This record gives sequence, structure tokens and C-alpha cells, in this order.
Amino acid sequence: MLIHLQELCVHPCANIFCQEATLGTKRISQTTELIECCLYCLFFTDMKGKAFIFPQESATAYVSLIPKVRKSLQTFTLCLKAFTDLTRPYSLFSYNTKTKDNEILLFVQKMGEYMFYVGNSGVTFKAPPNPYAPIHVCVNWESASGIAELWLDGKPLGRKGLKKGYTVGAEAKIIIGQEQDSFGGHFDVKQCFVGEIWDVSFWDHVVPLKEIDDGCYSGNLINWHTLTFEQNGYVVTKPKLWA
Ligand SMILES: [Ca+2]
Repeated sequence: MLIHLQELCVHPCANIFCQEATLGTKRISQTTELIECCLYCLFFTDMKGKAFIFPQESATAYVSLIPKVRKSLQTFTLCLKAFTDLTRPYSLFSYNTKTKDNEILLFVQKMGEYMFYVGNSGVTFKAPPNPYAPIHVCVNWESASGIAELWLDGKPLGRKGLKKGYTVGAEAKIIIGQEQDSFGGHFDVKQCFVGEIWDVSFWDHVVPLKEIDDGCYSGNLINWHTLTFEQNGYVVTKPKLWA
């Protein structure tokens, strides 16, 4: 059946997003998909101007981000902003499926050294260390060429190739604050994030990163202004300190 999703999501709790849903029309094949859409519309939060603070080192504090649509990916773009004073390795974005660890992973090995994984294969992008400054990091990947491109604070750090021809699995746990070694768990306290993360955006296509300026809020899978999430452990939401 072909259904207009925004019609399904009309509810007293639903706000402007649902009425102006960018989801458009979509062929609904499963009831679960339908329920997920409506749950999404009912339980999202506008995080505009806000950040998640991970105030302490732990293996228990994290935020699970629920995508608007669960789909396998042959292209994607991920942007986020973060501040930390950690000098040890830490995870910024961890996307695991039941069958694959590090299906998508953005990980900082040390100051200025960004590791990006697709399908548990990784490449490294190196930036001049700029300690104790907030970062705006964006990365995109396309299966057809395998090319991944990473930009830091609006500047490219080059392009590298990984997992050409690969398809990223749809059923994922997407976690910020911890690095998964299993589906939604097996966290290592020595890889946890301590600091603040905000403005996470995730698209199912390649967004030209030179066109992304400060306002990258249009993610069609994860969108900071219409965010659905589950919070666990000691995580605090506060107005963001940086743009
Ligand atoms: Ca892992």
C-alpha cells in the first residue's frame, strides 16, 4: 500500500514537523515500519540550541539515537559537533548492527587523529592538533567508489577509500557517549566520551561537505531539531556553549 506518512502521524502530540513531514510518500511494507514512523513523530525532541553533556567517565552513560527511517545504506553523510578535553582514545559516533561491530564508527585515536570505519574497516584522517577547542566534524562515504571524505571545522582532511561495493546494514544501534563492541553494548570505559556533543545530523546520501556550513540540520535520518533518542546513565541536556 502507498501511504502518505504525514497523514499517519497526525496526533495531538505531534508538532509542526509531523505536519510538514519531509518523509513524503513511501511504500509501507510492514506494520513495524508504520508503527516506527508514528512513534518517531510522537516522541521526538527539538534539541535546537541544546547539547548532551557526558559529565563523567563511565561505561554506562550514553544516548541511543533513533533514526527516522531504518534502511541499508550505500551512501551516507554524518556531521556532529563536540567538545572534550580527553587525550585518550574516544568514540564520537558508534553504529553497530547485530552482525557487524563498527559498521559505522567515528573514533578519535588521539588529538588530531580521526579514525573512520565502515563495515569494520577503518581509515585515518589527520588534522593539525587543536587542543581544547570545540570541533565540527563531517564525513561522507559512497559505496560505488568507496571514497570517504572528512572535513574538520569546514576544511577538508582529504579523501580515502574503504569498503568499495559494501552496503551498511539497516538494523542498527546508534550510540553517542560509548563505543559499542556488540549490538548496543560491550562498552569500554577507556573509550567512552566525556564532554559535550550537539548538532548531530545523519543523511542517507552524500551531502557535498563544502556546502555544509554552520547550519547542518537537515539530516533525513537523524535531525537535531526533531530528535528521537533514549538516554541512559548520567547524561545531562543543557543549552549549548558553542555555536
Ligand atoms: Ca567497536
